[in-house]
Amino acid sequence: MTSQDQRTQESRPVEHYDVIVIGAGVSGMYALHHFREMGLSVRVYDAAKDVGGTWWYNRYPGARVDGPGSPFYCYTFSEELMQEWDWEETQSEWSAVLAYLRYVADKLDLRRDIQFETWVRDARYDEATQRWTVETDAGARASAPFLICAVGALSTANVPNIPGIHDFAGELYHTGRWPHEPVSFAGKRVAVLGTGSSGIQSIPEIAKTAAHVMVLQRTPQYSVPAKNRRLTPEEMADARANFGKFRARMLAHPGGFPFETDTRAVPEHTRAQRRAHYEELWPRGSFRFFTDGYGDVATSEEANATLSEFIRDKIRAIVHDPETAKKLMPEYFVMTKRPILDDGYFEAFNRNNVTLIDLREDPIERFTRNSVVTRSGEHPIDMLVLATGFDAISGSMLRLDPKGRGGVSLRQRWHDHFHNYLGMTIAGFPNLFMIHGPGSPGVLYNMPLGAERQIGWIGGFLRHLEKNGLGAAEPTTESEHAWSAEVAGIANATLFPRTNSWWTGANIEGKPRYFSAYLAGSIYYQRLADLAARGYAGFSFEQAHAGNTAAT
Ligand code: N01
Repeated sequence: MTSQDQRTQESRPVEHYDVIVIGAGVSGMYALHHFREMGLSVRVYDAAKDVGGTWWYNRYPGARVDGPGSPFYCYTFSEELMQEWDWEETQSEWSAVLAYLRYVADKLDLRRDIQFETWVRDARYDEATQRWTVETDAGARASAPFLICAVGALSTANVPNIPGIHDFAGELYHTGRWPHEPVSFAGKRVAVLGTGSSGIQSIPEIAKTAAHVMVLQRTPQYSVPAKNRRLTPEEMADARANFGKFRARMLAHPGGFPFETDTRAVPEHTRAQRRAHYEELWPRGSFRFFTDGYGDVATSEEANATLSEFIRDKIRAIVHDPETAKKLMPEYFVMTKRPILDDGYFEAFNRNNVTLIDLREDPIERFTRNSVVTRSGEHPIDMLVLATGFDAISGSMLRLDPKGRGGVSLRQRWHDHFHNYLGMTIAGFPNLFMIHGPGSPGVLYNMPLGAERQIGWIGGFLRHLEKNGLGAAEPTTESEHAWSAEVAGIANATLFPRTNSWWTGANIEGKPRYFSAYLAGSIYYQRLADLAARGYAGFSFEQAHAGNTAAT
């Protein structure tokens, strides 16, 4: 930027709000609604053309809710929304979730306060005014005392830096940035790189019409049948009639699901009983395969082995070619990478148009204009689908890279560790709140419900500041250290940190490696309530500066 540009920009009027929200996905939409209901003026920015966040971008073939499933992946703050909206399938397709979010945006008249197609390129805290100023890619500026970063835990695409990838002249897509125009696979040779949820959901769909699908697999995965089906009218009626009861169960469940979790331990059953229990769960599929299993699978190696062996046996039974089945055998502790639900993934390898390349023995050497070259030779392709995931949890915050006290950037502050308190706040970055940030249950929790709960807590915090004439709040570094120790203590009592996963940052080169999510969702929300009751212990506060327009 030239100094002339800078002067023009600085002379532009700054718009003033009480709260600025970055992101108009599930979390940002609720933040707008909640703070508006509190009587605050709110401005939301989003780069997309409409609401939806992850559901706006992740529209690859086969993309479906793969967590608790419908009708419980939705907002719960309003009974009216549940009464009015008809969920049709248990694992709703992306388009159904997006339609729901559009309906919510219409119903709550959210769009009037959202500026779409706008990228926030800078966010800075000013200590004198106790306000954040954001600057958009169009050069507009806005300021508010409070900045809510609803930037998405799974939104910064990971595009691997493989030699020649930018020379590839065929069609190239990332599942997390799927085009809005129809993509045809008919008659094409398609390579899919990556076998996480996105790869495993899309491969069987792509194989239905492609001439050939080459699956490029680095780590074999455990995946269980999604068993998507139509919801019956009785199930929807039950969800509506007993909305309060289901919500209460969700609030009490460690993952925010309305299920009773089985807490029996593996040794309580004989080998035959265990097998029978797993066999009973398998045909029902869905996330309940994991939640209704044994309570010690995530903490005991022996218990874990019973489940992983069961799934490996299923893979052997499904995949006809023993060599292919062998390559598909996962080895890590099951559930320590994000569990995956599929609709015919292993079965797809029985088709004669699907082949598997095991990158551990046959690594990619480079891409050319029209092929992928692995150690074993050159494979011509027309299309490359990158199902390579995201710089998860922390990536979108670092991409925003807000500047806190003294102009210190988040990249500087987080160079070795994602220092934070409660997974929401950061020392040196007063009045900034992250939704689903590192240190929160975020990606391990029913995300719409988690957003509602975090945002509700933040609303209470803003009221506390207002009532006490406080202009700024941030955690102390001591409370950040204690929080990190608490997050690590919970994770280290399980097998989760022992596997390379996006949960541990292992998928991104140079990223601090540790398990950064708070594993016990129900305890987390109890902790938040306790801290609020104790006057928001762990924070340092600053009186509102004279002449400062208080937000609330
Ligand atoms: O990403 P992933 P995803 N060379 O990181 C491989 C949520 N989600 O988009 O395992 C070769 O899980 C990588 O290999 P490895 C869900 O929570 C939700 O699939 O790191 N391979 C892996 O196989 C999910 O967990 C929904 O060895 C490379 C794959 O790419 C999360 O998003 C739908 C590579 C990436 O898997 C992320 O899922 C989809 C390289 N250089 C996803 N780099 C819905 O609810 C990466 N890989 C709709």
